[in-house]
Amino acid sequence: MSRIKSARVIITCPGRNFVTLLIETSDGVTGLGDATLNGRELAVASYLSEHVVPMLIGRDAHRIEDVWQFLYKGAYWRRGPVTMAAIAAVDMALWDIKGKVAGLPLYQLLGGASREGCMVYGHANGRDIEETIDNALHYKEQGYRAIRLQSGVPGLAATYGVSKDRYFYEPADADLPTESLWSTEKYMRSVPPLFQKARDALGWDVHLLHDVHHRCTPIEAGRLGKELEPFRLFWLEDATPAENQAAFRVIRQHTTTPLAVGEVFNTIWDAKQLIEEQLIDYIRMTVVHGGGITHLRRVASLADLYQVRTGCHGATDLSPVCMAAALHFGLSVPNFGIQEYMRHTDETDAVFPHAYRLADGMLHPGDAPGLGVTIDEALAARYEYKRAYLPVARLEDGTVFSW
Ligand code: GCO
Ligand code: MG
Repeated sequence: MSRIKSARVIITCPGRNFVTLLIETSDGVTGLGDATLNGRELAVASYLSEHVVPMLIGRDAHRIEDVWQFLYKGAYWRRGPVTMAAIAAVDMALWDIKGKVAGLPLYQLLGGASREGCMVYGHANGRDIEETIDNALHYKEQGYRAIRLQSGVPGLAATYGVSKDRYFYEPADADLPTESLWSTEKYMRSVPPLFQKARDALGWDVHLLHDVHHRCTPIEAGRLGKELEPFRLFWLEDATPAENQAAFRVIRQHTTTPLAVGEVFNTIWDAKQLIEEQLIDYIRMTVVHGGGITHLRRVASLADLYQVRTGCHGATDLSPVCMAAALHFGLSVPNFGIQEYMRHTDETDAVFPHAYRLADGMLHPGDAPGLGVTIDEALAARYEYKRAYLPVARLEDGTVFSW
């Protein structure tokens, strides 16, 4: 039997904060799990080291399902992003270990490849429509099959999704939250012309996506979706906050634009009604915030019954460890849809050398045993944790709004 000998949390900030769990077995096999929760990193780190690690020592490293149930049911306090990110990190690390012991890449243990690679979408953004389209053309030239478009809104100084850098976007950039002004009216006027011009410039052979980032009411989202129908989006994301899953019924009644939601969900219960009533087309949960491989497979199985496909969150606040896990998962499940791909910086890639590779607009997890990611601990230690918050949005009259 392979027992868990040690588990420790590694915090590093190669440009942005990452929390990683490293588990080692009595046979000297190590596994990695991502535990990063943007803006709340130390809460998960402490949940792991104070409350989870002591319970792991001595357990059979191969009983992944049992460990998952023990951590979930055993906490008594179910769900929540901190708990679920911690459970996910343990789960990922144990799958990594199982793959290494088997000598197989994780996707082989999950049933083998269901496709040749995972189609990704890149992020094109700009201060105005021209700049956004110019960036989108670069993605198209690089072979991307799908591109997300986010553009500055005339009359608003800053908005979600628009970065200062062409390729790297990091919204959690302040020691205390910055505040930005938001106007849904101005935003909604700006989106249809963006997609009209994008289709003119990019043609119809590339998938186009857009993230509303929880900024519309259901009826506003219905109208936006309807106005975007002529441009055939691959999806409209996070059209409205989804704590109230029934809110999506209103959007569905008004538009055939495909809907994606769920990057902030942490268990299957957050998505149950959305999936069972077929109120969405893509589920955005990913491995670190969705309870690990073990739980996300359950979500995918439920979704598959209702023709809902996966579209895992893949922003840069999820570490390469999570990206690798998402790719093994995505390559294997029958109902994969698309994978978000925001490139990490070179500093991050150097701390987390990885086997996954991009070719022809698709990512492949590679064939290294387990997840195929390592951590350069000496390098990681050189980058000290730096508190960083996501911004907060207010309406023009001062009301706090969803960012
Ligand atoms: C996305 C997301 C991100 C989030 C970020 C928060 O679609 O990629 O909306 O950009 O804002 O992950 O931590
Ligand atoms: Mg999003």
